[in-house]
Amino acid sequence: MVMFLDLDYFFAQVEEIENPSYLGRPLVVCVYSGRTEDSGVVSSANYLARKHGVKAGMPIKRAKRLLPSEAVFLPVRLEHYAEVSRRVMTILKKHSDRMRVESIDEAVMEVTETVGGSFERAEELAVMVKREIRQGLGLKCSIGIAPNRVVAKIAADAAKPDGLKTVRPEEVADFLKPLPATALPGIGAKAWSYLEGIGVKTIGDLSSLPIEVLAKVFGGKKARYIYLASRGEFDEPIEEKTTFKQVSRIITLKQNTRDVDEVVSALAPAVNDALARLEANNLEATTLGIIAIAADLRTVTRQTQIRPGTSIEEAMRIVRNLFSELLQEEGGMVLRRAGVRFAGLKQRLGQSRLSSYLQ
Ligand code: DCP
Ligand code: CA
Ligand code: CA
Repeated sequence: MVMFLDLDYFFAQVEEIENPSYLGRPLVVCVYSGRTEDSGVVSSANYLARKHGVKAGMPIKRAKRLLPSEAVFLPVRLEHYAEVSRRVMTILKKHSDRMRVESIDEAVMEVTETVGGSFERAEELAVMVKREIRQGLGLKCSIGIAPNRVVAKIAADAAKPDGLKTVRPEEVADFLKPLPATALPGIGAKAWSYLEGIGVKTIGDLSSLPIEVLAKVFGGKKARYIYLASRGEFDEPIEEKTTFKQVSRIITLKQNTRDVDEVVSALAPAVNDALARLEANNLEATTLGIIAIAADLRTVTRQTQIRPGTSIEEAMRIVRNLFSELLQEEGGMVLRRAGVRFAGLKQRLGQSRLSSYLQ
């Protein structure tokens, strides 16, 4: 039995609780890409801002148009959120058999032994964990309890904000069936547009596709995942350690382009996301690379050394310079997709807190 925890509007919530004057106002945490004062994208928005239609990934300029003048716009403070995240994770570790940090604001906990296999006790534990995080750090979160990770994550999402949702084994099928297919984690935008095209709307629709059909479109591994996960049957043991050698993120551009500004703005959330993942695991990169993929799939990469503790702003500048050089050297190349890659990962020195929950 697993518990999945996701912190509510995480970056924005941290800012909100640390500055009471922000309470009751729409608040947006931004990744500024540095070209002009307002270039960049929204990283996290509180629920008041979301009411006005603001969401992660949206250009800051657009968010400014949507929000009233009392709205608060703040730059991301990744190191700080990572520190808060580590404190949350330490609490979770204490209350689980095993746990794995899934992102800066998510973790999955195996709790079968801790609660002696009882869903009632798991619920009590979840209430306690929520209270401990709320009282200790001031943060609200949502928790899903289910027989496996995928269902627990969907349950946590469904419980948002500040919620708790339990899905017992006999309830799994009925719980999943009516949910929009997009609620199933781990499937990219391209896959969704295909699925939409063949009339798939709900997870129930997804589960009715033969595995052979899925395999033709997605390949065997993903097909197996979709087949099992849409039935609530995708199960995997929760391993504590995730060791990775690099963190990369690739995005598909809205339109094919050679415009450096366009590429860099589109990549801001990806850079942010990759850095957040490193931060959450107390890792730092020594190289930063870019990936450029043309419409004909020709792929060109560039990379450079970076110093430890490179900030997101510096990383964005480096990404800009690398793309600028690459596009100059590759005169005819029009980009379809673009990515970043942080590699040469090292454990961050002077902060051994990581070991307190990852080992
Ligand atoms: N994040 C980001 N850019 C994105 C998505 C997320 O910078 N496109 C960052 C900011 C978020 C954090 O990661 O606070 C966690 O992402 P979530 O998707 O869990 O979003 P939130 O926690 O902000 O909102 P929710 O309440 O929906 O979980
Ligand atoms: Ca969250
Ligand atoms: Ca999350």
